[in-house]
Amino acid sequence: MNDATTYTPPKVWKWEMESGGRFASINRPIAGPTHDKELPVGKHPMQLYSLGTPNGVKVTILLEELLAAGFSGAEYDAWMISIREGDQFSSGFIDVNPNSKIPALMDHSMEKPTRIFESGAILLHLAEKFGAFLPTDPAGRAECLSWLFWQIGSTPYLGGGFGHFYAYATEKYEYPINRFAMEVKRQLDVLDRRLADNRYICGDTYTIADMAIWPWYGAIVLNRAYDAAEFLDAASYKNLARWTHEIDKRVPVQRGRMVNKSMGPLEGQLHERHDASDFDTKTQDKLEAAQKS
Ligand SMILES: N[C@@H](CCC(=O)N[C@@H](CS)C(=O)NCC(=O)O)C(=O)O
Repeated sequence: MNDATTYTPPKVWKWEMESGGRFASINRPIAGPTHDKELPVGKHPMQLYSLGTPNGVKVTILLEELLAAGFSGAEYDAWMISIREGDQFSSGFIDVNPNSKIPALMDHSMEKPTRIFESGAILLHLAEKFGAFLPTDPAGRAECLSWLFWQIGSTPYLGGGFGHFYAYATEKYEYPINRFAMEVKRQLDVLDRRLADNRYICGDTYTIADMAIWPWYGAIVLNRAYDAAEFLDAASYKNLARWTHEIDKRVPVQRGRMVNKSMGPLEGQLHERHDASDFDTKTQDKLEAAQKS
């Protein structure tokens, strides 16, 4: 082990300095709003307040899959919440998600506009509302919900644990990187074994469990997260790779990945989505070219 220093915790922890690393400026030990600001509301039944991160993308993939399957009630406006700018701490956002994290959804098609926060809860709400992408037989439903909740419970070790210490922390320490790499590799193996005999996570049909798991674990295989594919030997998980590539080819998945995205090639960034035609006309490359001319 090569950690240079050790730390003796004080009797009572105090917030004295930023924790360091990327995103340090948005980390606070208190909840609640930092400023007053209402959220915008568009014309569609679903109002999504989000960002094109893996947690945000789960929901835009499902909305695009629902629209592609003909559920017009899934039409949505997607508003960008810039978490680096602290938009998640506005009074309006906190009214929709008291936990100050994207994604958050307002469903205006209900008798009273209803908030849903936590990506897993949003996926379940939409799947039940439209009767799609969630098995209806009790055994299939139980399996699907088990994998959906597996993702919500497991991924903080991948993101907040491994990703933080391997990619975002300003200094690299062997102890946390080893600990979380071990757990993430175990999770990759869980998925690989499951996908050895199953085309999709819950069996023969593509469900919200795939949509929850793919944005995180598919991103590791495709080296779109933390630049860690080689370090984790992601290519060795052959069944996971087969599933990852199959889902990556779906058009609604490709559209969902563009929504509220603020990084990467400009043609892949659709900062706000208010209409299906926005994918053709409002990507950042087109908006910036129009501004210049
Ligand atoms: N368990 C939550 C996690 C959501 C989450 O961690 N969102 C991140 C972006 S991926 C966020 O909004 N971070 C802002 C912050 O921590 O202030 C979910 O699945 O919805």
